[in-house]
Amino acid sequence: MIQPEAKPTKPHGSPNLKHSLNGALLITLPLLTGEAMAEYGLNFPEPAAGVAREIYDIHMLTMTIATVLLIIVFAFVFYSLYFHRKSRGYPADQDFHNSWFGNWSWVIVPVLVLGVDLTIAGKADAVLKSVWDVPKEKNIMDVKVTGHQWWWEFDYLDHGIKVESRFMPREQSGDLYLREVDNRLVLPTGTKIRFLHTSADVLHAFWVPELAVKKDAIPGYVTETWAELTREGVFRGQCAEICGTWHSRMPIVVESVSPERFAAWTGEQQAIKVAAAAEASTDKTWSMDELLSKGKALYETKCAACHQVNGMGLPPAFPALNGSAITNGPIADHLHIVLNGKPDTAMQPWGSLNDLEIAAIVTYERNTWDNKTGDVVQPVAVKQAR
Ligand code: HEC
Ligand SMILES: [Cu+2]
Repeated sequence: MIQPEAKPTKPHGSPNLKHSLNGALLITLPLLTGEAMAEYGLNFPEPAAGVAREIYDIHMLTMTIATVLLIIVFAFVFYSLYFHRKSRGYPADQDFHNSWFGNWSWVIVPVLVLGVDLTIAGKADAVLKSVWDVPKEKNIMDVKVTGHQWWWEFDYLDHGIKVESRFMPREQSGDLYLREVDNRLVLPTGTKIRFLHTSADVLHAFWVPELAVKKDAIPGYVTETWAELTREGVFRGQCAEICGTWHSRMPIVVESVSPERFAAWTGEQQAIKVAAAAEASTDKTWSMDELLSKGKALYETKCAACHQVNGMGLPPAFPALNGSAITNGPIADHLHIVLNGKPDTAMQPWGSLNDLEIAAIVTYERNTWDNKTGDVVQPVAVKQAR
């Protein structure tokens, strides 16, 4: 379900009584009706995985204990203050430590508190174990999750599928701006899934609240978490480790589907991959128009985040490709930087794209905006430049 953002009812101004009343209502109303509670999402979202459920349950246990204690303590305080107030003629107790309660409370109260603590700690210990002990099953499904500046890569290691997941511009995502991606992380329910977390550049963190566990993506390390999805649905998360300019543009969208639909989806993805490879491997000569239209789509998903749709980049961090010496100079230099990237800069190597894709992007860059080289770069040329 799409959760609308809570909008402030009034523009911010100087605080007055009406404002604070509104504020109090805004805070208490959601507590009163279940429907409103869902709207405002006061509690954790409904878990969608076993471990998340355990975490949710321990959270509810702790909250329940805390609420009961709060009520007892406050009832005691208010009762004492009201019924034994001075105007009723009660003098202050000067002899507390000589009463039974005065003598024993310092033993009884800590013992009770310790008992509650141990109960919570015992539960927490058990939950932590299920969070970190990835099931040792041979047929567990492996998904490698790689954080990139600023997109996610999901490699389905058992299926040979790679999904590149990028945020969608506001025109395409509408209300779900920064919450929607072009390609979702599709996962089956009722299957144990192991996530292998790593990063291609800086620290990122994988976090989807319905799956509960948040895990850092560290360059050069591979760490694991796991999940077994218990219900179908679309679950939205985001990168949870500040990772540079467009940290906010790294939403994660999990689409949880039945195993049957998942099998259909993997079949589809594999077919697409085979078709793309077949297309790229033919030594066909492509027309300028064909390359330009393929190149535009690829450029806008893979390159425009830094170099911008209009090719102007964001200098000095990201150079303009419009009018640049490389995109208007020798083709070999242009291919070289796209295939190999530039070490120690945000310009990564794009060699994992196939020959046709590189040819299309480079042709596009050389014949768009004010760049008018007229060069048509064929896949064959990319193959030779590798
Ligand atoms: C994460 C940001 C980022 C992305 C995404 C990115 N680039 Fe770059 N690109 C850079 C940076 C930074 C440089 C400048 C490197 C340097 O210091 O010379 C650069 C430089 C270049 C240059 C050389 C420009 C010049 O005049 O020096 C070309 C060509 C280029 N990129 C093409 C691409 C293509 C094609 C893509 C998509 C497949 C792409 N870039 C995606 C960050 C990015
Ligand atoms: Cu990130």
